[in-house]
Order: sequence, then C-alpha cells, then structure tokens
Amino acid sequence: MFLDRVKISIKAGNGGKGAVSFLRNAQTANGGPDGGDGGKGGDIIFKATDELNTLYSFRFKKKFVAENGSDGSSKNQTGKSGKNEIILVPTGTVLINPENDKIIADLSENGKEFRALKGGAGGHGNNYFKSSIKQAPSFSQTGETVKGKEVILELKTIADVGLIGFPNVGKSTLLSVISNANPKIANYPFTTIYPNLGVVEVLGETYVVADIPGLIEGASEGLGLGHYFLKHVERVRLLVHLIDISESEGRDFLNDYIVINDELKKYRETLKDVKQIAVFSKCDLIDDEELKEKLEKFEEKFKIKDYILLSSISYRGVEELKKKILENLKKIPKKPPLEVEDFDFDKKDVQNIEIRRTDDGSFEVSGGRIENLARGVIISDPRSFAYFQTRLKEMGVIDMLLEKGMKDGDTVIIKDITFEYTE
Ligand SMILES: Nc1nc2c(ncn2[C@@H]2O[C@H](COP(=O)(O)OP(=O)(O)OP(=O)(O)O)[C@@H](O)[C@H]2O)c(=O)[nH]1
Ligand SMILES: [Mg+2]
Repeated sequence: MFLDRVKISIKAGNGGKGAVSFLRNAQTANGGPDGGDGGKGGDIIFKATDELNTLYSFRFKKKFVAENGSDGSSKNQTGKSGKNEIILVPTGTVLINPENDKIIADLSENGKEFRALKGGAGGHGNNYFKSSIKQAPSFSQTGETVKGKEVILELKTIADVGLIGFPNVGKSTLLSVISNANPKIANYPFTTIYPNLGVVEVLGETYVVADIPGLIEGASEGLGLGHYFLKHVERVRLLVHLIDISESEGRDFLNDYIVINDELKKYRETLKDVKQIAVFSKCDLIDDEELKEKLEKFEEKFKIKDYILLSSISYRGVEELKKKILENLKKIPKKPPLEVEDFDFDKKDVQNIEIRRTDDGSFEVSGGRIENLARGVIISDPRSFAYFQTRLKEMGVIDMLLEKGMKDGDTVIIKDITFEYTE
C-alpha cells in the first residue's frame, strides 16, 4: 500500500520544573538553596531515509510526542533532558504548514534532518534565584510548556528520470529490463498504481528512474491516477516519454504524444521545459515498413528526429536508451532542494503577546512565554511575585500595557494571577 500525503500532529517535550531545596548536612545545618534546574524537553526531528519509499506507516500512527524534561532535584542536580523524537520519513518527503500550505522543509537527501519543534526549556531551581537580596529563595520556576502542532507530510519522489506515457505502453516493463526494480506488469491499463523506483547501472555509473501510473487525457484535472502521481515527476531532471507505436490499443500514436505533453503542461507549466526523450515502444509488434511510415509522419509533424526505437521483448534499443539517458543527465544539473519558508513554530508562540481589554476594564495578557512565566509564580511569596514583576518589565510587557492605556490602580490578569498595577 502506498501513501504519499498525510497530516500528523507533533509535540515537543515540556521542560521539567526547577527544584526548591536547601542544603542540609552535618557541616551546614542550614545551608543555601540548592534546587537544580529542570531538564529540557525533547525535540521533534524529522529524518530522511532511503529505507522507506512510502508514508504508509503514518496511516496508523499520526501523533508524535517527544519526552518531557525531568524535574530538577536537590544538590543542584539538573533534571534529565527529554529524549528527542526522531521521525523517519522517506527521502523526498516535504513538510508543509497546514495553516498556509507553504513548504517548511524538504528532506531531499538520505540522512538529512529537520528540527521541527524545540523542546521547552527547563525551569530554574531555587539556587538560580539566589541573589544578595534573595538569599534563601523558596520558589522555583516551572518548565516551559510547548504547544503541539499539525504538519502535512508529502512525498515527492526523488529520481533523476521519470517514465511517462499512456497506460499499458510498457513503462513498467522497460523499468524491469533496465533496472533492479521488479514492478508489476500486465496487459491492462493502470497496472501500476503507485510509483516504482529503479536504479540503472550503465558505463560504471548509476541513476534512478521512477515509473509512474499511466496518464490519460484529463489526467491533470484528476482523471485516472496520473494527476495524483504527477507530483512524483515534478523533481526529475529528464522525462522518458513512451509512445506505443504499434497502436496495440487502437489509439493514434501521434495524438498520444500530443495529449501527454498537454497534460504535463496543464499540470505544471515548468514540466514542459523538462528535457524529454521520445521512445517508441512495442516496435516488435509492427513490420519495418509500417514502422518507417509512422516515423516519417512523426518527424514531419513534430520536427523531431531524435528518438529511440524500443522493444522490451527483443531488447531492441534498450542499451542505447540507457546510454542516452546517462549522456543527457550529465548535461543537466541536479535540482536544488525546494525553496522553503523560514519557519519556527516556537518563536511564533513565544512572541505572541496579546493584550485584551475585558468587559470590566481589566487588562488580560496572554501568549506563550508570559503564560509560562506566570505558571512559576507563587503568589503567596512576595519574592516570587517581585521576580515576576521584574521579568514583566524586562520582557516589555509593562510598556505594552502602558501603551494600551493602563493606569495606576488598573487590574491586570495573566493566567491565574490577578494583580493591581501601581506606578
Ligand atoms: N510486444 C511487446 N509487448 C510489450 C512491450 N513492452 C511491454 N509490453 C506488454 O505490454 C503490457 C503492458 O506493459 P506494462 O509494462 O505493464 O505497461 P505500463 O505502461 O507500465 O502500464 P500501466 O502501469 O498500466 O500504466 C504487458 O502485457 C507487457 O508484456 C514490448 O516492447 N513489446
Ligand atoms: Mg506500469
């Protein structure tokens, strides 16, 4: 079973809580604060591998959560960091932000990694908060919590060459004779229902060929299977276009050539600029005289003299085609990875400080980091609260509130904390 587009949800680990602890041993009956920091949460990392060629496994597992950081403990021990969650995807997988359909990463090479989400920072233990005035802080900070996100995975096969043409023209048969692949072959249309990849070896060099399901008229608008799979030839450097010159299925071979090229162009304008090698398949089914006549018509109509006469049964033209593909590939530079949007899920969350005026005139502040900060406050502890206020100032939240018209005596609400602003 093949699957090449799927939406999954991912969440990095939360940071661990900092510890509140005081050193106590025989030498120091009442020692200083020694609560360690919480550990960092695990990251979400995508990694490309050639071992996979479909996103099928994501059909059953759609939720990925990295481990949370452990809480800090006494003796200044930092909590253990959460384990990263490494999600393996087939090489050629593209990550898309479902919010705007923009590409955020292109895992175009075996082993390439992309860190999609960063784990939350661990909270500081009370040791961190000791200063000349806070000699014995009895508070610590909770770890940063991170939000889950959704991401679309789309597989855009990476191959050097794409085999295209009507159904049943012999694409899979050709792939089976030139490469190590073993695709299904049968004498009916749409035998191939998902792309097959094969590695071709010729003159001591190799290249990768993708055989995609047959195209028909209207493929670019969704008819047949072709449209869905055209994305797998978007990235090839060379197209090998098979045309059944024996017309074994009763179509006109000249028209076949026009229809397929039209569909490519309709699907994506740039596909028409991809270099093509025209290959006449099933040459063994017609005699030389018929072949000659047909080739003349083709040359006359399209002004193309450069083509290959092929029979995957008698092997006519097979070696010639393999070499011709190699020659062409040498002249065409490798395609760079797709352009990606600069993207940082966490930043977006953290920087989004929102201030809302409630019905009774209070100021309600929300947003990633502020809420995290508020979680660590122990209201009953004046030192904890003072620290919170200092941080609000440092982060520019007080200025933002003043800009929004906050005055002496106004009420400010941040998560569970409500306080009155005094100048
Ligand atoms: N005589 C002859 N038959 C061929 C040749 N190549 C393929 N065939 C036959 O044509 C039929 C279709 O071949 P496939 O390779 O499955 O065709 P395809 O283009 O992959 O078809 P779809 O996957 O349906 O798009 C099979 O019965 C093959 O044996 C050839 O060169 N000569
Ligand atoms: Mg096939």
